[in-house]
Amino acid sequence: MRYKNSEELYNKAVNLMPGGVNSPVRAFLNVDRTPVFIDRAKGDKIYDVDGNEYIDYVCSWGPGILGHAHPKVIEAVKAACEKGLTFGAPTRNEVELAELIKSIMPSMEVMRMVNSGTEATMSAIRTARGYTGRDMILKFKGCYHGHSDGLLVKAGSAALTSAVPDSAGVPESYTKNTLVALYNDENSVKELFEKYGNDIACVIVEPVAANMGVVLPEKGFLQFLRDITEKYNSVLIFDEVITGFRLGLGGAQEYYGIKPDMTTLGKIVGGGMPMAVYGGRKEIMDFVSPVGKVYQAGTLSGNPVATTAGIATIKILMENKNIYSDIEKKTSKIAEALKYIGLSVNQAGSLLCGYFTDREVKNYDDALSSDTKKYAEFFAWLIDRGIYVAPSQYEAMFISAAHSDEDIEKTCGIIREFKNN
Ligand code: HOZ
Repeated sequence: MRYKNSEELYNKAVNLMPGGVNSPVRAFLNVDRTPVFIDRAKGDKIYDVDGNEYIDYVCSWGPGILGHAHPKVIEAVKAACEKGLTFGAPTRNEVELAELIKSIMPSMEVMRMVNSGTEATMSAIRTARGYTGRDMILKFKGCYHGHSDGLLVKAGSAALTSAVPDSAGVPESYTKNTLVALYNDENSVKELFEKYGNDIACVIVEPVAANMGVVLPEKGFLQFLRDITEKYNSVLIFDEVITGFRLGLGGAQEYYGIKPDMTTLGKIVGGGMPMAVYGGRKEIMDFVSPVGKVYQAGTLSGNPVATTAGIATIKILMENKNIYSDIEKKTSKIAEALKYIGLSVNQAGSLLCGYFTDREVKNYDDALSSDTKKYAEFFAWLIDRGIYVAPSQYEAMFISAAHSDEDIEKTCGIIREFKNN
């Protein structure tokens, strides 16, 4: 592999953007490399500016469930662009997309479209606070819900590996109402509810935690959260930015059979365009402006091009429900290869993580026991052989409908060879 053009771009980029990137994890700092700059993508492949081809297991961190540049999505987006890029006014598309989402996820009785997962979680929490009249929120160590101030406490994703885990620039007063419990640890939640229960506006959780690698909820954990939030009249928010339309059409709430009060969606819902959604019970969403007093707005919200990409993607998923069992099988093959080289592997549908640890990974501390230096070696082994995975131990691998059996086999072979290197 030659990385000359990427290196030249990187040398310019570092003087123009912090770390040369527009989102920290892309800087490759966790794996001690400089980033490759991507030129284009198609199906299960991405191509960098030096012409290197990679089988892609990042899939833009989740949106690419159909693979890159699906012809039907591209065709729909091109047609939408011809009609204008943004109107700042209501469109037919927004109604169509909201109807689709509601039909798939009945808990989303009323919803609002925004531009990013960060906006969706931030707004959902504001709504839960407005609805309950309470200030405190409860989140889990290692769960990541975007980068709004009150949520950057013991967060996952790049916040987990950065030098400042809980972010500088966030005043203490912004996080004093954020309680942190341990994922998969009912007692840690009970203790906080016993102490502060009547002040807790909401519990926000990734139903499958996918920003500290992939950590599955233990049997009964999500039901326990449903029960305790009901008992204390707190709002249960499922952050399904990653799991929505990924674990199955109806996301984790369908997969595990738990109905949250509110849900946040991102990634797949925008079909590769910047789009996210928050919503839930009508009674709660009626607190959002202009009906209610919780203010939230956005010039590009419900953008016509983004909603087009979302609608096209969701329709393809609806018409091809076997996609989910297919990608799960493909993911299991990669999981086997990761186990063969001795990793501790967690899989939920087409989400996967192999940890360099002997522990079974059930929570944040287990995840942190991973040997990140070894992960960096593994990353280098893969990328130099044309396999593109996340440049961090604490991100998920994503498998798409476009991954061919041949490419899955090829990937498994390269993973297995790592054992003998
Ligand atoms: N874990 C992040 C998305 N949920 C990775 C993407 C990013 O931070 O750039």
